[in-house]
Parts: sequence; structure tokens; C-alpha cells
Amino acid sequence: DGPSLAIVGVTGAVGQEFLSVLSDRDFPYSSIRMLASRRSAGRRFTFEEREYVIEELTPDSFDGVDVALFSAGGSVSRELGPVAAAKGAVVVDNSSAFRMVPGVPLVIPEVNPEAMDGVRIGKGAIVANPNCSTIICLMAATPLHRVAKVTRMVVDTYQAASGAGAAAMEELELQTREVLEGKKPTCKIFSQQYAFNLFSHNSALQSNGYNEEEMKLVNETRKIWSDNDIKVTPTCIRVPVMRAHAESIKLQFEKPLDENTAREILSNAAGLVVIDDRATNSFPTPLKVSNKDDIAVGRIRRDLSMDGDYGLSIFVCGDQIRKGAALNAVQIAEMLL
Ligand code: 11C
Repeated sequence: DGPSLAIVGVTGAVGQEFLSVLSDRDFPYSSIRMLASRRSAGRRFTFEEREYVIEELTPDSFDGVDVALFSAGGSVSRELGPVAAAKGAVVVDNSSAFRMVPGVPLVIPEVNPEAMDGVRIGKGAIVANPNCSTIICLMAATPLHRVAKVTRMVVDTYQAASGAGAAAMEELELQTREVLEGKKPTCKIFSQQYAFNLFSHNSALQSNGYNEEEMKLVNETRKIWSDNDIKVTPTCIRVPVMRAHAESIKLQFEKPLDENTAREILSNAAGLVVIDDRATNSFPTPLKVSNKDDIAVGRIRRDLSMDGDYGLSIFVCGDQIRKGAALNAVQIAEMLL
């Protein structure tokens, strides 16, 4: 027995992953409402040996729901997140709709569990799941931040198709076939060829020359670390990889931290695995972390552009759909149990 759940956007890539993660982690629940748009309503499927019918998402969908996991885009969250919370559900929202709203916890359980203080089942609330790039970055940076205090961070991302949804993953596969067959690639999700290419992240550019994805890394880090002075400068790139993001991160510290100590700290951190074997050139890759829970970190080395031990360079990979989205949300829900 456990809380009654609702999955909003159950047919999407993250929605499906919510179910896998709930099952893998034996999350206790008394019932699950499988919710999606009218287009998918009525479809039947089996989950954990029970048959479910997908229901059309409406404001009435949340009666009696304790915890609602949302991943159906920002506009659905904006419209129905507050409705669900008003009916007493704890909404764990995977969209960017509420992340920066003051008072809405923005949570990575390994990083800032204290943000969940006061959130409990039976008392409606909205909790925001950070952007995948932020989760993957801060999973690796926070254990070092706790010891040596990061003052500046340069983050360069290599982001997978999954971040743009299941249709983008299909587009990558289709384009790869088309290019290999000498055909013109079909461009629907992205405006340019994706297979055998890479390009600046597809989110909207702001007047400062940074795109929305980049500004999420800046603003969400400040909120999660409760530090408005932390300096973050990102460059976000979409690469033709299916479902795991990679990030090259340069950290500048207030206190010295040498690479061996950093490697030890990262080896002992929850949710991280160190892959850092220089002898065999073995480091994190998107494929090594795909369908895995842990974030991988490697290439742990002194930043040569800085004096002494005040800077480190690391390379991080994490499954975008899992820890970058569904797993983190389910871990937030577990904190309510
Ligand atoms: C990407 N991070 O990889 C994006 C997708 O704010 O939740 C998720 C956007 C968000 O393209």
C-alpha cells in the first residue's frame, strides 16, 4: 500500500520512464491514474501485471490523487499543476513552468533535500524537477562545492536527442538511415540536419546571446545552491546521441582542492560513479550511462589555466531521461513516503 499516483503525460518518453523507475524501485502505491491528451485516451496497456486504460487529462483527473508526476510540457503544467495542488496533490513537475517561482522547491534529492522541508502528502504543493543539464552538472559539482566552495563554473554541454522528446529521437534515427542511403534528411523537430552534425541548443535565444537552456543552468544552479553570487557561464550544444547528455565542467574554488582529493570525494558521493582510468583512456561516455541511474564523472584533472589547486576540470555523463528527468522526480516522490 502507498499513495495514490497520477502520471501526467504517460505516453511521452519521460512518462514511460516514470513507470520503469517506479517499477525498478518498487515504489509503493495504492493506485495509478494514467493520464494523457485526448488523442491517447482509451488506449490500454499492462503495467506490473495490471491492465490500465489511459484517461484523458482534465481538471477532474486529480480527485483523490496524493502524488502527481507531471511531464506533459510547460503549458499543461501551468494550467493543471495548480489545479492538482489545490485538490491536495503533491505535484512533482518536470517542466520549467514553476522552477524559478519563489517558494516552489527546486530539488535534486542528493543535493538540496532540505528544500523539501514542509512538503508532505495530504498537503497540496508543487515541487519542481530541475532541467536535466542542471541535474547532471550539480550531481557532480555539489560534492566538490561542499568541500571547497565553487565560485565560478564554465559548463559546456553535449546534449542528446531525448532532451527534445521521443519525436526527436525518432528523427535522429530516421535521418541517420536517410543520410546513409544518400537521401535528403527529414527535418521536422529540428530545422537543420541533426544526424552526423551538431548545433547550438534549439531553445530560444535571449537578448544577452544565451539560449534558454543555458540560462536554466545559470538560474537553477543559483536557486538549488541558494547562492546568487555563483558565476556560471554555459554553452549548450545538441549532439547526435540518443539519450544521455555529456558535460565538460570547469570549476573554480574558493579553497584549494587537489585532483586526488576530488576523485576520492566523487567516489564516495551518492548517485555518482567515477570512470577515470588514464591508463586505458576509459572515461564517461553517453553509452556507458544510458539506461543507468548513476551519473558518471571522469577526466578529473587540474585546470591548467589556473594557479595552484583552485581549479578543476571534469567530464560528466548522465542519462537524460532517467536521472535527468524521471528518476529524479520519483526520488522526490520517495522523500514523501
Ligand atoms: C534538452 N534540457 O535537453 C532540455 C529539455 O526545461 O525541462 C528539457 C527542458 C526543460 O533539450
